[in-house]
Amino acid sequence: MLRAMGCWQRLLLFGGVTLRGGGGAGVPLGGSRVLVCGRQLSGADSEALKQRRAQIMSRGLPKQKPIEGVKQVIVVASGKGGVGKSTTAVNLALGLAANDSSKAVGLLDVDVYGPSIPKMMNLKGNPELSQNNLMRPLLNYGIACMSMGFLIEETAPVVWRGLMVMSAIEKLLRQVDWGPLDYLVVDTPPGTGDVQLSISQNIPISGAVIVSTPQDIALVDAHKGAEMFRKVHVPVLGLIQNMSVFQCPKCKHRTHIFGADGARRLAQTLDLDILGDIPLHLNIRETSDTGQPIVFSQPESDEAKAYLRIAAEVVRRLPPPLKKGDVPGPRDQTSKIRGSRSYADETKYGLLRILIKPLIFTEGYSH
Ligand SMILES: Nc1ncnc2c1ncn2[C@@H]1O[C@H](COP(=O)(O)OP(=O)(O)OP(=O)(O)O)[C@@H](O)[C@H]1O
Ligand SMILES: *[C@@H]1O[C@H](CO)[C@@H](O)[C@H](O)[C@H]1NC(C)=O
Ligand SMILES: *[C@H]1O[C@H](CO)[C@@H](O)[C@H](O)[C@H]1NC(C)=O
Ligand SMILES: [Mg+2]
Repeated sequence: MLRAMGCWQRLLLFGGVTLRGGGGAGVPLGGSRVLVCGRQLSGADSEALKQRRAQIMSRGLPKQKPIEGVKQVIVVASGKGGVGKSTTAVNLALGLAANDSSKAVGLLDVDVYGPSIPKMMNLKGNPELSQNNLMRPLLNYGIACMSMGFLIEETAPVVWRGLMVMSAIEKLLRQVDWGPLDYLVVDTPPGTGDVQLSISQNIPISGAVIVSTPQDIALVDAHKGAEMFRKVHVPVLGLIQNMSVFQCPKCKHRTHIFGADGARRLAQTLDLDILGDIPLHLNIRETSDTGQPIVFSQPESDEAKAYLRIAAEVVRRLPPPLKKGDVPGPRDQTSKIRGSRSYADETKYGLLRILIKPLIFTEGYSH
């Protein structure tokens, strides 16, 4: 049974998560923090680890490391929950693949609290392990997918906090064998919390797209989201408006429920470009909720075309991928970040990094 559990499950043990057990019953697991692939860290190892951690913390700067094999990471975020972020992530991934069929696309769901990619991509099951003990993504509609939802029971209460979430994120970032990917689309949990920050600090992100609805409240949150990414020097590619236009399914008449120039005003206020508008449409909800994403199932529909246009916009705005051996330049050169960071920002984020760092650098880090 221990063998059958697989390494990735054991890797999560120190997260204290309840995992799928052999006989249906959940196995409550906790405590043992130093189990790495069944290998107990020796005293010397953990000493070395402590030193390494101290070293990194003393520098105050996170050591970003690309995900093996992945050329460009695109993060889909929103300030507010339930604005259609996951639906956008799924259809954007499919749209990127449709934009250029020679590109390999992956989808990573780091919404550890409420993963929705398994359902939307009609996938379930446990990832297999590769020879070097990395999880293999699950594949559907030509997209390689990885989600916390594959690793935990759907009904399991996900009441993780802090450390556990961080080590789960670390596993999703570092212990997946993606193979060569041109684009990795990352679906994030709502808000601008530790998860977003830790991802921004651990891996180089080519660009973030912010999904929002045109209501004031959502816009305020979108603004916060954009600001957060700017502060950690992630280029914000633009804003995607969900539900800005209602198109009558019968007569095709389009109604701007929130006013037609809302978008433009919003773009100005946030100093962001609008990548596109997703209409409010029953088709989108149905296809998304039944695991038949609209870009795949009805590629000729207007709704799918809205996502395809956004994918093309994203491709157009992405900075060219770094080649192996290139020294990453200052990120702001390729982004459209305007305005400069203040000293106060620097200090605040430096501090945050130091506070959060010990939570992120867990034992499984590859050397
Ligand atoms: N443009 C749209 N028209 C109609 N329904 C939509 C549209 N976009 C998303 N939906 C539906 O809205 C619901 C919420 O969408 P989704 O799960 O993508 O939001 P989310 O921002 O990822 O939510 P969360 O913050 O919980 O992760 C889903 O049922 C989805 O099918
Ligand atoms: C793909 O994206 C590029 C860059 O935006 C665009 O010029 C091209 O028309 C797109 N192709 C398709 C098939 O959508
Ligand atoms: C997109 O997401 C909303 C969230 O309410 C969802 O209900 C609707 O389904 C789509 N539109 C937007 C923006 O809200
Ligand atoms: Mg979601």
